Amino acid sequence: MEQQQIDALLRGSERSLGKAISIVEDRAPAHRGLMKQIHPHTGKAQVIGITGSPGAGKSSLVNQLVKHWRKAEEKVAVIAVDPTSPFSGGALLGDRIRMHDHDADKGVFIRSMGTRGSLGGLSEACQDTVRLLDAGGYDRIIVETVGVGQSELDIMKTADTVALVLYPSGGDIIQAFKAGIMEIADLFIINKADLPGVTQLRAELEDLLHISSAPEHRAVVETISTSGEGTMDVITALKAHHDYLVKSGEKHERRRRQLESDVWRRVTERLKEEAAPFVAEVIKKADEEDPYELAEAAVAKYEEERKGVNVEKRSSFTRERPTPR
Ligand SMILES: Nc1nc2c(ncn2[C@@H]2O[C@H](COP(=O)(O)OP(=O)(O)OP(=O)(O)O)[C@@H](O)[C@H]2O)c(=O)[nH]1
Ligand SMILES: [Mg+2]
Repeated sequence: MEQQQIDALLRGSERSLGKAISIVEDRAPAHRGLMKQIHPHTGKAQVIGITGSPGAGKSSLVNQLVKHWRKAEEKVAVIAVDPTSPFSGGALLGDRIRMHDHDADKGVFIRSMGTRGSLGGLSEACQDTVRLLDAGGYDRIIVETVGVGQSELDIMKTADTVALVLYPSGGDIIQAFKAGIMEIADLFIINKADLPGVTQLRAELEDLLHISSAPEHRAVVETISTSGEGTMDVITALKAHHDYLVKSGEKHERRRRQLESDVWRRVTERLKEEAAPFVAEVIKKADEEDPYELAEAAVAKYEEERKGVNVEKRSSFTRERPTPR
């Protein structure tokens, strides 16, 4: 991406932002330079992950939160992650997110994101997109996911605060528990509080939270997201959790952990990319099906290449390392 466009992104241009997001979604090599350049401009936004089973009312809640923050003239961005969809770039916006209220609002940026390609992961693209939005000056960044798989869990782990939206219908909690989301959620939102079964759900939830670690900073709130009832309680709980993160040093701790996993994923992504041709080669020639041997063969080919005479042709990743004697 040209410097001019990066500057525009940093000034808040939605067009440049959109282009940059496409680059990180494609996981093309160009995304690395881009991320490096915007990095010094990140770290200001509050990132809120909202998850929960399909139809729990996540988007309705997001809609209410956006309304609230826009009244306070804060810039808000929403990323709707749908891992089951091979499409991205807005295909789902029409029907899945009920955000028409904000269509013409310049202070709101909405993007949907689905699985793309096989090498670049969805959670990586999502994390980078959060950073781009942060650099673009968005104060609140909301990431909405349907809580089912590992990539959603990874995405949620990168948020400052994770809210789990439940509703009185049964089975919901168990599902979240199995998926490991209960463990990482900071805020539990019982939505559809206008429907019967709220008392029972709250009791079940509090029962479960008892056995989890550090329950003191975990709040349970009730909402009716269609009408907006309870939105202020969510706002208050989000603020309380953020204060807790700062005061306890947990925010710093989380950012460090995130830094570590970020470095890891970049290293992994890079190595994977470099090894891909050798894996492809080995698979193509495979006449037996022992995955261990095939893996060994791919690694051997990869190492052979790295030791090769053509040092100059190596990627910048290896070139920056001191030459072995
Ligand atoms: N009765 C009631 N219905 C609600 C409430 N909140 C949301 N709904 C309805 O529940 C349905 C699903 O709401 P969404 O906000 O789209 O839920 P979601 O979790 O974003 O759904 P997906 O993105 O499809 O997973 C819609 O028909 C909403 O009108 C609520 O508090 N009470
Ligand atoms: Mg939704």
